[in-house]
Amino acid sequence: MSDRIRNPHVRAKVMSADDAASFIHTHDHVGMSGFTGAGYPKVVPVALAARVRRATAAGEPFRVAIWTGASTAPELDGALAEANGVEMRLPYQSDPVTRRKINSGDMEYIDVHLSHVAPLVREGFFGPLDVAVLEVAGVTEDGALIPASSLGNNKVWLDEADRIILEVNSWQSLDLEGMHDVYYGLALPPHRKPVMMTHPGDRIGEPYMRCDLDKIVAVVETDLPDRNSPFKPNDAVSEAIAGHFIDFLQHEVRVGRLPKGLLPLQSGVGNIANAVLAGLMEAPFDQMTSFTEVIQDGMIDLIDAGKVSIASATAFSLSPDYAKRMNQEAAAYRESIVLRPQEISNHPELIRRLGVIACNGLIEADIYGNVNSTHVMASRIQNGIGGSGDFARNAYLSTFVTPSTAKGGAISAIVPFVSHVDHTEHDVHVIITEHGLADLRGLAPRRRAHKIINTCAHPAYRPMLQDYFERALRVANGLHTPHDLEQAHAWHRRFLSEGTMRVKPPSLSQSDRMFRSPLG
Ligand code: 0RQ
Repeated sequence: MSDRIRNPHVRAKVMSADDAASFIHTHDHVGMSGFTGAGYPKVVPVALAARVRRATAAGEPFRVAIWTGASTAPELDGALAEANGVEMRLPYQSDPVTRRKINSGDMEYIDVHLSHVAPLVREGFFGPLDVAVLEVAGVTEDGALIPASSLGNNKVWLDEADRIILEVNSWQSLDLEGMHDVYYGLALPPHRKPVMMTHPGDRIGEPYMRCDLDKIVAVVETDLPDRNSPFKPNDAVSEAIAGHFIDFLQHEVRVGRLPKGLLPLQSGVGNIANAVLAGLMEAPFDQMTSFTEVIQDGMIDLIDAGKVSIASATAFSLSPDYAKRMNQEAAAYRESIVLRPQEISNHPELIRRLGVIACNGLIEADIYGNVNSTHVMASRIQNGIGGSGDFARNAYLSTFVTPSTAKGGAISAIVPFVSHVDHTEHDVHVIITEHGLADLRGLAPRRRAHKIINTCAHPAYRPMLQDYFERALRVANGLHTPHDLEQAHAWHRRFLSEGTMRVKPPSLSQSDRMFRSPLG
């Protein structure tokens, strides 16, 4: 038995994953750790999936609700979705099997702002939490839990669950002890107090998670790596986007709207975000800080280079090489990285007070600046809103980055009217594609349209978008935000084909033909 479980009461609960999974019953609400592929339980969900399959084969359907911090990994979301064992999922996922089950109607999905999960749970909107399944790095003598590579909603699950199952993972570095800052001061109104942070590096909580040890029903020992996918190498598109972003930040420093070391940066997940971080390595900003959700490879490079002095997040999202390095050198990074519960990393009050510069991805943006981050063709969920709304709404500077086209050029990311709205025109300050950057601050709707079409859209789509805008001006006859709803619909309708939707495409009318892709 590993010496990571120093508390005898907790040690006495060590058992196999199969035995631990037997504490989970059908229709239970299960809160699991895990955020962007870090710190999720790795063996109990697999054992639970096997149990689901056995029960289903015996004619006794077995399904549970899974609540997490954010996305997890194939061993959790993938295994349980494949076994058809999930009746409801929240608050964010990016797993292909889960996505398929949600979009086929086999799994309910509640797509929630990440900062809203904890209060919604405490207010009882999702029902009681039956079981918490958490990965931890270890347990101290007095029963405090040493968090692993993410914190997410772990504290809430420990507070709320009737039963607790722990996975103690020896792969996680014990030097993570001391990196976390678990805040215990949040309450529901009318008892809410200000969260006393004025700098991303402020420590306001304690390094451990605490729980009622009597609720721990099972402990499973593991030694398995986080998901840790490698990033795609930067390409011309992501480098061009990063270049526009950094030029813009330099301009904002020159005109005095940003200090020389910028303001705390938030960057979304994925390759473009990582390319932006790589671009910052060469940029003339020093003593930068970050107040974000996930720490990617690019952030580690910036810390190593002395460009970023402190990064606050709720999880790591590292490639295998960087995860290995973090495991070897976590002690050295404790000075420059703070991991917090997601109700703090994504707290609107803190994002607004610190003046965060937010940078998130999108699926489509319209000519007035509304952004769709979650749905393909209005109905098909891709991932979820995640933390993008927490940051976009409250940031000092809210930017969105995207390639100007998707699917090899067949789809324009700039559209007349988004088919689903996650971030309204009021919360979107800047849109950046490989073709340019549209700063929408201070612009009325028609000026925004002009700027977005002529700066962000792919040149091949500009005449069609301009044509739409001119028709809209005629139809709306001087109204404030001109639209031609029929034509806006026709723009999207041409993508209603097998493969993107399970609906046969309607035959195209003359006006639909106008919107045929010039690229694909
Ligand atoms: O699908 O892989 O099948 O080809 O959407 O698109 O270009 O790989 O971009 O990985 O940066 O994701 C908005 C989804 C962008 C992400 C989104 C298809 C495209 C591809 C992915 P394929 P890319 P990215 C912090 C903040 C919300 C959460 C968030 C996201 C797939 O950024 O989930 O920001 N954001 N959280 O082909 C049809 C279009 C499309 C399209 C892209 N217009 N039409 N398909 N795709 N645009 C992190 C957390 O909150 C945890």
